[in-house]
Amino acid sequence: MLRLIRTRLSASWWRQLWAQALATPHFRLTSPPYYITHQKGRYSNKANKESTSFVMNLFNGKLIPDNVFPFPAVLSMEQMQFLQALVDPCTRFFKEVNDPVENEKLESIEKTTLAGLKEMGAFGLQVPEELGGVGLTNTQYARMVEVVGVHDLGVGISLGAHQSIGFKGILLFGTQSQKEKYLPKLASGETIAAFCLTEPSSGSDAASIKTLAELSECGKFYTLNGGKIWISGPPEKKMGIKCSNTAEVHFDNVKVPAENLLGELGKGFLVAMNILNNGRFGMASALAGTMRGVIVKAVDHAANRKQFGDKISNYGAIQEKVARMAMLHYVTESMAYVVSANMDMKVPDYMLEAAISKIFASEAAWHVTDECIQVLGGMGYMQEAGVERVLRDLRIFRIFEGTNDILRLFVALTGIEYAGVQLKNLRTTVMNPSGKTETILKDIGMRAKRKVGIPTGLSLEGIVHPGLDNSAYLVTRAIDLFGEAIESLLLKYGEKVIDEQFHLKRVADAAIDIYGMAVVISRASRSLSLGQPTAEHEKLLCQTWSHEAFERVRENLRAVKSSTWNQSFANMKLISNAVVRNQGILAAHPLGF
Ligand code: MYA
Repeated sequence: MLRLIRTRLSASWWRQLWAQALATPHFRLTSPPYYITHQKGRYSNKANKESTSFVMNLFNGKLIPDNVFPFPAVLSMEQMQFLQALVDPCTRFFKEVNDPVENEKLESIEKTTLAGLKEMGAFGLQVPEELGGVGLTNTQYARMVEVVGVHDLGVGISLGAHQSIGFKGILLFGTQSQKEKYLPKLASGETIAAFCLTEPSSGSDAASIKTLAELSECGKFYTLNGGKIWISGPPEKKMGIKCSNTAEVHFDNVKVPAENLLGELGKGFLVAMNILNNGRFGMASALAGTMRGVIVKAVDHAANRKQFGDKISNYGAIQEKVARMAMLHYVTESMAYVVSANMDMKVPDYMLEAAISKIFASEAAWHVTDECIQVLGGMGYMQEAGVERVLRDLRIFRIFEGTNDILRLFVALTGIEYAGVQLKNLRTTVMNPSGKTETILKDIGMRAKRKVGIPTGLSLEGIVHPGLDNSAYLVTRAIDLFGEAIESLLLKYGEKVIDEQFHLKRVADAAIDIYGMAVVISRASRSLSLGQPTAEHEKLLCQTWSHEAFERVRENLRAVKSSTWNQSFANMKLISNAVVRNQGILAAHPLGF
C-alpha cells in the first residue's frame, strides 16, 4: 500500500516538477531587489559543470563528503614544524610587546609593535619567499592569524586588510612582472595595500560601483575617476578596531599604467569577488583565536568567583554558557581549517563554505564575547577586564567583507540556482537517457523518497567513527530534509524564490547548521580514530552540537513550509512598512502621550 501511495505521489510530483522546470528555463534568479542588473546566472552558463562543493550539493539533497571527510590534513611534517617555529615567537610577541589598549588609545599601531611586526614578516605572510615574504600556505596563514585574533583584532584588521584582501588581487591574478614589482615592498610593510570596493552608493550591491577606468587613446594608461569609502588613510572615528585606519579615497583623473590591469579587461567584478572569497577564511581563524582568548577570561572568573556558597562554575546557568561557548568555538575552528585546507587542496569551488565560515565565525564570536561579559557580571562591563573592547572590535565583523545578511542571500540563492540547473540537467538526461538509466532511476527514487519523508539511504557509515553514529545519522537526515525543502521551494516559487527573503534566510541558516555539523563530526571522528587525549571531550562537543543544530535545521525548514510562519512573515512585512512609513514606532504609548 505504502509503495502504491509513494508511486502515485512521486509520479504526480514528478510531472509537476517537470512542468515547473520547463516554465523556468534556467531557474535564473533575476528580479529586484537583490539581483537587479545582471543578465546571466552563476550556473546557467556553466550548466553542465558539477560542483564538488559540500554545501552546493546539499541543495540537491546530495552528500558529497570528499572535501570534509576525513578531516583534511594538508601540511607536511616540515610545514608543520616551520609553522610551529613561527607560532611560538609570534605568541610571545603579542603577549610581551603588543599593547592593544595603547593601540586603541593612539588609534594606530604603536611604533615598536609596528616595527616588530614588519621584522617578523607579518605583512607578507603569504607572499612567496623569493619575493620577500614568508610563503605560508592558507592553512599556515590561518594558524598565524589565529594568534593575532587572540590578542588584538585591531592589529588583525590592519594586517588582514593589507594581505587578506589588499594585495590578494596581485597574488591571485597578477602577472609575474606585477608580482615582482609590487610584492617585495608590500611584504616588508614598506608599502601598504588597500582593497577599494565600497562606494557611497554601492555597498552590498558591489556590481553597481561607478568608479571608472578609461583607457587612453595611446593605450598606455587608464584614467581613474570615482570615490571609495572605508579605506586606509586619515582615520574615521569608529566604534572598534580603532588602530586600523579607515577613510575615503577619491580618484580624480588618476593615471594608472595599462600594464597594471589585474586579470582580464572587463572582468574586474569577478576578480573582486574572488579576492573576497579567498580572504574570508582568515576571519574564521582569527575569530576562533578571539573566542579562545575570551573563553579563558570567562572560565577563570567562573572557577574563582563564589556566590551563594559555591563557585559559579558549578551552577547550571553558567555551565550552559560555558558549554555553548566551547561548542561555538569548536565549530568555528573546524570550519576555518576545513576551508583553508580545501583552498590548499585547490578545491575549485569553496565560495559558499568561505561565506558560511565568515557568517558563522562573526556571530559565534559575538555571542561568546557577549556571554563572557555576562559571566563576569559588572566586572565584564568595565574597561579593565579588556572584554568590552573585544566586543566593540567584533561588531564590524558581521558587517564588512559582505554583510551577513547579504552573504546569507548569496549562499541560499547560489545554492538554489545550482539545484535548479542540476534539476534541469536531470530532465535533459531523462529525455535523452543514452545509457544512464540506472543513474536516472536512482536520482528519481531518492527524490521520491524525500518527498514522502523517508530516509533516502544517505550514509556516512565507514567514513565516520562508530562512536558518532547518531550524529552522522542526524546530518544525513538533515540533508534529506534540506534537499526536499529546496525542491518544494523551487516548485512553489520558481524563479520568484528570489523575492522570498524570509525563506531564503532560513534556508541559509539550515545550510550553515548542516555544514557546521559535518565539519565537527569529521573532526571529532578523526580524534576518536586517532585516540587523541581530547577525543571523548570532542565527542561530547560534537554530539551536543549536532543534536541542537539538527533541531534548528528542522525548525527552519518547517518554517519555510508552515502556513503559520508564512502568516508571521506577511505580518512582519506589514509591521515594518508601517513603522518605516511612520518614521518610527507607530503603536500608541501606554500612557497616551
Ligand atoms: S570589502 C567590501 C565587501 N563588500 C562585499 O563583500 C560586497 C558584497 N556583495 C557581493 O558579494 C555581491 O554584490 C553579491 C551580488 C554576491 C551580493 N564568487 O549576478 P551576480 C559571479 C565568485 O550574482 P550580483 C570590506 O568590507 C557570478 O557567478 N563569483 O552579481 C573590507 C556571476 O558570474 P557569471 C561570484 O547580484 C573589510 C557574476 O559574478 C561571486 O551583483 C576589511 C555576477 O553575479 C562570488 N562570491 O552579486 C576586512 N559572486 O556572470 C579585513 C558573484 O559568470 C579582513 N559571482 O555567471 C580581515 C581578515 C581577517 C583577519 C586577519 C588577521 C591577520
